[in-house]
Amino acid sequence: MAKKIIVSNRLPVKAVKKKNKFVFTSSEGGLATGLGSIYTQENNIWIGWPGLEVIENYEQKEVSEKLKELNLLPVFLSQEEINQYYEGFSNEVLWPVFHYMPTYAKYKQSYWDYYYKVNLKFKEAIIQIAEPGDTIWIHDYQLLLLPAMLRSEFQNISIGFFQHIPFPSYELFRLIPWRAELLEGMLGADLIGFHTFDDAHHFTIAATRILPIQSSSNLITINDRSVVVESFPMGIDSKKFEMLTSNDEVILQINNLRKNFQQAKIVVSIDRLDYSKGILQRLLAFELLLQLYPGYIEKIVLYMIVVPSRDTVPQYKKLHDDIDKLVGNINATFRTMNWHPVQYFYRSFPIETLSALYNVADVCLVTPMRDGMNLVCKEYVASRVKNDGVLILSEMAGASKELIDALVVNPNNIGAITSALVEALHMPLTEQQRRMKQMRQLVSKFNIDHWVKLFMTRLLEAKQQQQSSLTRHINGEVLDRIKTLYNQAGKRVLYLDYDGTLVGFKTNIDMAFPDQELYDLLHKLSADPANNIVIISGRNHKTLEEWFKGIRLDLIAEHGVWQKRHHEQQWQSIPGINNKWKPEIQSILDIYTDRTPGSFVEEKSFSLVWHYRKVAEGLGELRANELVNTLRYIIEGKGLQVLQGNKVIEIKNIEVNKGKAALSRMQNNEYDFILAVGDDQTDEDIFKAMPPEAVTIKVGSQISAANHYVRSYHYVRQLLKQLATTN
Ligand code: GDG
Repeated sequence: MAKKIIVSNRLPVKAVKKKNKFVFTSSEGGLATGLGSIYTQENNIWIGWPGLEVIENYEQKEVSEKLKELNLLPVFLSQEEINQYYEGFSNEVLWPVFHYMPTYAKYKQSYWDYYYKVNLKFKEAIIQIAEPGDTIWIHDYQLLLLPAMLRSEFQNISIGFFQHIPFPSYELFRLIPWRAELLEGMLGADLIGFHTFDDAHHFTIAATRILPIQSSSNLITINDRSVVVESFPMGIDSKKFEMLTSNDEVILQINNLRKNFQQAKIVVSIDRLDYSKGILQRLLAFELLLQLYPGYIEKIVLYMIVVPSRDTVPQYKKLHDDIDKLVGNINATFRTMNWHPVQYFYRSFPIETLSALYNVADVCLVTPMRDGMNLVCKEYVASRVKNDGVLILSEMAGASKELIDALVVNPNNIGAITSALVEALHMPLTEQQRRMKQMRQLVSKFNIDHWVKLFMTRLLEAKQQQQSSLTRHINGEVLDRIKTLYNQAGKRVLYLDYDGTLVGFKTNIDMAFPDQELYDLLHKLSADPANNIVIISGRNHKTLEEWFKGIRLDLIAEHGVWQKRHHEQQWQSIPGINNKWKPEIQSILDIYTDRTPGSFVEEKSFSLVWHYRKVAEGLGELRANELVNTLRYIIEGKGLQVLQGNKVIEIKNIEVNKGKAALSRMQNNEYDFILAVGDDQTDEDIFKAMPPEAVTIKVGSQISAANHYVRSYHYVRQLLKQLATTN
């Protein structure tokens, strides 16, 4: 029976060693709870590092057996692997760069070598148990290479990948020496998920700029496989936090806290020790509040929990020292006999204490410099069963995209955090309730179970989508069918677009002339008297004539403006079209050409073309969109159309259309085999105009009116070669 395999760096267990024996219990963390509905069922399994420092060889059997009872499979790591792969590459390269702190990154070759090696170790563990038909869900930045490593073993297995931390803008990501390998690793998955739309967008931009691949909305195509990239904002187990508020132990702790801080408003802050969390900035904002508004003295406390983490690493140790110092200063400056402004704890607490704090806190202060999502703010919201309380939330946390009713602040703006604190402390109850109700509805609906279901459903859909596009891709079977149809036919017509279809796309348009291989191919095809080969292109008619002189080809140039049969000397143009519109449009194109280095205008007999293939990536697309928007109004009522091709915008008469040209060519001709091949938007008109029995092929994209597609012009040539030699 097909199974589901969850993979993450750490297993969801709490482990202790008592009297030389290991005891494991399942963790109660949010992710573990959410995925519990998957991995604890049937033969499903979760694979990861058990998280204990180093487990000696002789202990591994015992540990594996104990974990097996919990549906868990361990990947054991040596001390060196932990140091280099986990502390090293994951936490000293990926973590800082992905959190926009590139100056903290250390690009050590040995870190990378171990990262690769440990990802391989995970792969080895997985292939021992994975079978075709299984679904694998890989989590987070420690395992970016694993999807492609698994893909090389199993072509058809479903692989989902979710990244819990941000994906940075291309400008930061490109700094990493192993950027291409990381992207290729991730793209082994069928579905790649992030918390926010921005992360997904950053990933797609990085992938398409760094690798020679293309994307279309949320689909990336790599090696004939489509990968879906989407955002799935993670939720929490909101019921659990609601229920905790009526737990006896929690109520006891709530009462104690209330007793201790009777007069004071409580501001809560909970984080792991990390430079991405903005802990120092938060303290500075609190200090500023006390400086500017001494009226708050003895009337407010900041209850701050910092959970110890990586504090042997120098940056973390320094941060720890700086926090200690700043808390000390604030307390020393403002404390009174009965009151400490900052209640600071450098340790972790049981969840009951967290719940009690969420309950008594008038304000929750969550101000990371960067955070993938941030679950603390959602836990606070879920715990506010009376709908009161105020959340102050950094706009750099993924959660700020959903919790728009929070007081959203820029964490670098200390003054703005202080002002938000003042606003929160004075917010009328009705306003608190209005905001909190909205946020509670959202946190409750988009909970962790919802997130898991959404991801799994999308993964299934992505796989189905892939299968259906595979059936459209020209494989051996389809090719045989096309060959049979071709062989059986006595009178054939082949419509072949030129750029991108018969030759590759060149930055310089004049360099894309036909090569010897293409000439040989066209000679061979046209030598068969049953064939009518038609080159149907947007190119200038003179260029086509020059290139294809002496070959028995029919030519349709400038998208149908000009036509010439192989036996004719003269070109025929569509009657009744005029050029009176050209000067006005030319002046607009000139403005865009002056503003866009690398762009140029080409004048054809009955059209004007703005080319941007030499323009910087991104800028060209931006200008092209602007130009299309401008032209839309100007061409109204003038009988013109704007065509968006591959790196070109073409303005021409509405009568001119490759589809119409191809159709008119077929009148009075009874063809029993029709083939049309093209790569860009203008070829869609041909595909749509063709009768249903025609074989239509789109090059490079699956999104088309054509009934088949191939990856590139190389495949078109292969196909034509096979047809030419098929008799
Ligand atoms: C990654 C991303 C993303 C904290 N102190 C104690 C304690 N906690 C719990 C909180 C919360 C969790 O730890 C921290 O939540 P984060 O959202 O910061 O998650 P991380 O796992 O650190 O980080 C982050 C997340 O993944 C999920 O995708 O949101 O952006 O960095 O649940 O309650 N729990 C207990 N005692 C503590 O003292 N029991």
